[in-house]
Amino acid sequence: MIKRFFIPVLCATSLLLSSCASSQKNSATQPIPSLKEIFKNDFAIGTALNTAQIEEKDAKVDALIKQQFNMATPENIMKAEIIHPQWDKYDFTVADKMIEYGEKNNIKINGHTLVWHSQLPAFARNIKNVDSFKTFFSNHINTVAGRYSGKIFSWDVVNEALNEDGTMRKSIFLDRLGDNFVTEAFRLAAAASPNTELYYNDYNNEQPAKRAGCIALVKKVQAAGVRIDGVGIQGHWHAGKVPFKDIEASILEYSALGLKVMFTEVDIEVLPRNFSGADVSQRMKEDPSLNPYVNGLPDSVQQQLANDYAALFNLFLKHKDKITRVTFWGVDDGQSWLNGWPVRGRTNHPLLFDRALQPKPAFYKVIETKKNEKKGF
Ligand code: 9MR
Repeated sequence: MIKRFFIPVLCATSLLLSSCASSQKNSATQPIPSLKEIFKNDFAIGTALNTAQIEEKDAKVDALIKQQFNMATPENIMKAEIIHPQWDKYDFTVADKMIEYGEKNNIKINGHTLVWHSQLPAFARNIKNVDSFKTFFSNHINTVAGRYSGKIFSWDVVNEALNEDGTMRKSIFLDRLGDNFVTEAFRLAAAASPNTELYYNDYNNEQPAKRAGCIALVKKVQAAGVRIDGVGIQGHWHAGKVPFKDIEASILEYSALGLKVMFTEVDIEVLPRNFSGADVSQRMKEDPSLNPYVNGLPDSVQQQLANDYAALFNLFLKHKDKITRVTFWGVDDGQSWLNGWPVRGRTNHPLLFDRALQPKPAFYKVIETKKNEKKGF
């Protein structure tokens, strides 16, 4: 049976959640709508989960996750640094829990990620010898993908291999293995986990130049006769600047390659930043002027965020035949990586649920997109 998450009835119908505090005490309760239910015939709805969430440490968050999401991606615990800390040592403790969590709760798991230049263990970063690096590369993919074969729904096989201009990023993988490493990663993953969907994942790959690079990369894998099932567009965007036209063009162009399209790490940032994307090596200096919404979002920004999310979901619904999943990069604003990056210690508000786990106006606007679709507008 579906567990229900209750909020006061007045809150559920109001877009002004800040006015709900007093009404919570006396009113009857009714469940808030469930994203996974609302969009069940359109695309899956996912979230990133951190260790505490996988371990079900907080009953309220846990109930919200189970009510809202039918897919999940581990935010960090399947990255090489954690799952493969030493040459011949793997640590599957939390990853195994994530798989169990998914099985128990009917949540499909997207493994993240087999090949990424970031969050690599120190031993791997220090391998200079090409043959040793090749051995690390194939051992890693065989062992990790092999362990979860038949248990995991999909893998982000390669993450962020491209530069903004569409050329290959100068990573340790490119340096040691050459630009065939992407194809080889997919070949190894397909052999180790034959029934798992396999994706290439990146940020800003809706932008024209990077998109062209991404398409070339996919075609190369396909031309080698190696299986690739989909492309993930991460979707780390900014309020008021969501690139809708590029997103739509990308859905069409990736889908024309015979690929499933998914949005894998969606969040819409509201705080100032002087660059776009999600390159974790880029940072900005701390400054109070960069942290303006410590006590909550002003109405105008809340509405901008809500409108952006609504426009995004209208677009997703328009292309629901091509989109298989929309995953948010976190359950609620308090969990978001954007509180710590690119400036440490900020209060960011990029998701549909606030720090108190309450649905924001953006949540209700997203739900409305489906109602309006049914009405035909
Ligand atoms: O959300 C993740 C954060 O907790 C980590 O500190 C960070 C370290 O690299 O990675 C974050 O997740 C990234 C994801 O794995 C790949 N795309 C960009 C995401 C945000 O940085």
